[in-house]
Amino acid sequence: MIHHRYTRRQFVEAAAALTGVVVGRSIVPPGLMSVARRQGRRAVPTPAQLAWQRDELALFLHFGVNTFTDREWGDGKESPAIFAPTALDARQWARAAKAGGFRMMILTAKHHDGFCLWPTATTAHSVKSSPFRGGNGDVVREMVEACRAEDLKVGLYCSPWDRNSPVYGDSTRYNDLFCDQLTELLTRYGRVDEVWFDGANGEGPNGRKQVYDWPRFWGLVKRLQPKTVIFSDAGPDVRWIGNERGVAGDTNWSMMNPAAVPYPGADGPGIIAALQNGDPDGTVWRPGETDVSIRPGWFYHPAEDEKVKTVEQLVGLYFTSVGRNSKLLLNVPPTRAGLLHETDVARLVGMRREVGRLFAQDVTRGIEPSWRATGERSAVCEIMLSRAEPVAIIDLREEIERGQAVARYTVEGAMDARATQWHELSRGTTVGYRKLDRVTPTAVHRIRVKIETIASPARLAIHAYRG
Ligand code: FUL
Repeated sequence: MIHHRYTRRQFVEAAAALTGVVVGRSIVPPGLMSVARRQGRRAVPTPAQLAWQRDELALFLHFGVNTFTDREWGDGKESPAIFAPTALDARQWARAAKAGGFRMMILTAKHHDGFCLWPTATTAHSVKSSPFRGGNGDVVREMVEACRAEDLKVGLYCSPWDRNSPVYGDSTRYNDLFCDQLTELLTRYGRVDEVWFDGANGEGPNGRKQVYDWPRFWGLVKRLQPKTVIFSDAGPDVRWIGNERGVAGDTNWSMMNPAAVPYPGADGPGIIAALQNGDPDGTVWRPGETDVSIRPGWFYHPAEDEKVKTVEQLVGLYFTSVGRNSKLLLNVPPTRAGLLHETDVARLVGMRREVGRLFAQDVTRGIEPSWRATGERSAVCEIMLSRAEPVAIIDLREEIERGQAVARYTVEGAMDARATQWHELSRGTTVGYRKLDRVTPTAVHRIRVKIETIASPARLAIHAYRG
């Protein structure tokens, strides 16, 4: 019998390859790789998914009868007569979005109460039956026109769960009605860049049981708006990130195994983790969208005027969403007047100013990182600054057009040009579109980044800011 002397690391890797268990900090062994990955078929984003991610920020607007009843979930019995915004100005929303650096607005065209903000032919429960603009109003149109005027993209939320519709629970009839509503929304207003499907359903065990025809809904959306991205827990284009706190998984792959979250609203063990973290072996590209409200609730409540998130909190959300390979969808609800509250608008402007300040001084500007492979799936890059510079933020970016590959990284800094001593600045797992780490401000002359990847090593862009 031949005895080998293994180092601990070699032993751990060999054991992992044999048993199929990922152990410790080792590179994912080849034995664990999916067939797709072994054959080099990696999931990559579509142009629409790429553009969606690069926008980084979208503004969410929850508005409807709940705004007037002071509730979060309406029961569908509200009289349309209560929907009476006195000074609605969608241009004010759009200007605030623009001033905050947001690239899209997504409006709740219909929330769970079933009240439609556009004059639909499918139900009388809409703006048509309200006093708004004498019954001739169309909030969706005003929002879309404001987006066009301010060069913002358009997104629409249309809740599948409908507490007003008398046919909800009669699956075929309701699915037909829902498709008619989608058809109106996706044919009347020009290009729609994102369609947002919520998974919530509060019917409870004795409630109405509606079986949604998701393949039909998604197929219809794609036929009417081929360039749109569809959001839901189950994608197909972008997925929910798994919480409403504004925090993406620290490990966040944009790939998913479609079977992990089979339909929107699915719950069970492992679903939230799958949404938070994605899957390095996933066969589809389905990046996570991080939705969170600037206030405790999604709809406007006067009692929450003092509870608007601070600029510091909003900047924190930027780091835990955009800075974790996700996108931030920040909800700012219009008031009963139909305007964004001045406190909220000021916070958006403050957020943009602070993000601008933090990223104003890139000490790596003009330096082309040069990567050297150190193994089949590992690489290192060292960059030399022109002088020692204080660094407070590290910004790593993969070329996600080619997929996502980094599974682990460390960033080190050396004070002196000769690099006699390296100090760890940060370490982490996935990178993807963008990974932002706030580090203890440190003066560095050289920066070294080491990566371990699940495919042949990717080239990574490295930026570092004074903060
Ligand atoms: C949830 C809904 O139930 C909330 O009311 C809100 O619309 C949020 C964005 O999604 O599932």
